[in-house]
Amino acid sequence: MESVENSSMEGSALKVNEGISQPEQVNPKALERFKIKRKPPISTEEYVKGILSGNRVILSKAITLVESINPSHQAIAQEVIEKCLPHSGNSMRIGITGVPGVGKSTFIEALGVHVTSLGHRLAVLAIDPSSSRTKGSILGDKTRMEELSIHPNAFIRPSPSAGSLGGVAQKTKETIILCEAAGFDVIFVETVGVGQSETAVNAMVDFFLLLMLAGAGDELQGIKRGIMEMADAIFINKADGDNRQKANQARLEYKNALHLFPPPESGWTPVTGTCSALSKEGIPEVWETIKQYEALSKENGYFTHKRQQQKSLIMLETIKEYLKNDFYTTPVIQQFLPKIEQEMLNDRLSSYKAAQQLIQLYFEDKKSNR
Ligand SMILES: Nc1nc2c(ncn2[C@@H]2O[C@H](COP(=O)(O)OP(=O)(O)OP(=O)(O)O)[C@@H](O)[C@H]2O)c(=O)[nH]1
Ligand SMILES: [Mg+2]
Repeated sequence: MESVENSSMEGSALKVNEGISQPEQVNPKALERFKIKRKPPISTEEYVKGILSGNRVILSKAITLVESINPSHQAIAQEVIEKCLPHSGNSMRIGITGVPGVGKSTFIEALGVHVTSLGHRLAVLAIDPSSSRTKGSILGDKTRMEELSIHPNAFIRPSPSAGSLGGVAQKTKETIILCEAAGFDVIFVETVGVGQSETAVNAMVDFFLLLMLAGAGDELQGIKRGIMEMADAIFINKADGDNRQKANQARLEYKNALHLFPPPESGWTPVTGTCSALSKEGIPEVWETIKQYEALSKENGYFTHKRQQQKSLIMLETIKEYLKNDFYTTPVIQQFLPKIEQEMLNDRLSSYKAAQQLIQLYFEDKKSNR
């Protein structure tokens, strides 16, 4: 049919000529030359060997694996962590918190430089699940941690990107293990003192430091009571220039406020002090305080006790998370939960009965799927 049409159009201006095919956009030979030569992936053994020898590039790559949500990356990460575990733990883990602008970054630079000058190897990690940290403030940190960011004995790693607090906290705990295995014997974990993340940080450090500012009469505002209660030390930062006196006044007020809390389980009396991250006044005293705490808590056994408790807590939390996820993702639960909930809301079932029915459905489903 077509050929008839075409043949009748022979010589006609309407005849459709066959076009020429599109040429290759890029010379395939040239492409061959530019072919990216992918490096073979690093094996678990190479990761472990690299970390244990203190290779920072390998350490960074391993942390990236820990932070990855890709299941195959996670599988390698877990193996690496397990192999590093026997080489971890030999450090002082310090949580540092305070409201935005209190001077955490400047303080970490000052204390970090002091600590490294004493021969320690320092890793600085952060927990910030809110992703409130804009690109600007990461750049800001680079300028505020000028000396530390290029120091051969310091390793700075920003917070894993936003996720659930639990998820971010877990990645940070695993990162601590890798850093310790790589020979870092002082770990700072920074967090912004505005929300829940302090509790998560407190659950992974040996010593919890709260930085505060001297305010005009509102010293006890802005930071939650629970956070103050967790603090092993409260230092009033920016105690320089005209602010010295006010800082000292604030310190006394916090000291009195701390007296009202029940004595901590550690047997340690929380310390209050003043410092200036800018002028470095009081910075060596902060480190002295931490060393004193370390000595006392190691002597009275609390250091090990707290770490053991933290380990158990992680195990129990992991089980809880797993069971919770499994429960809510079970199809029969997804199917019946809204119905049973409605029954409960219509007062045909008590809340407990409704919960029991769902739990029963869950276990029956488990049994039948065995
Ligand atoms: N006078 C004085 N200024 C300080 C001191 N420490 C920090 N600053 C200043 O306070 C401002 C905030 O400091 P940062 O170190 O960025 O504070 P931060 O707590 O890390 O802030 P976020 O990262 O936003 O949570 C900066 O302009 C610092 O130069 C100090 O000891 N004295
Ligand atoms: Mg900062």
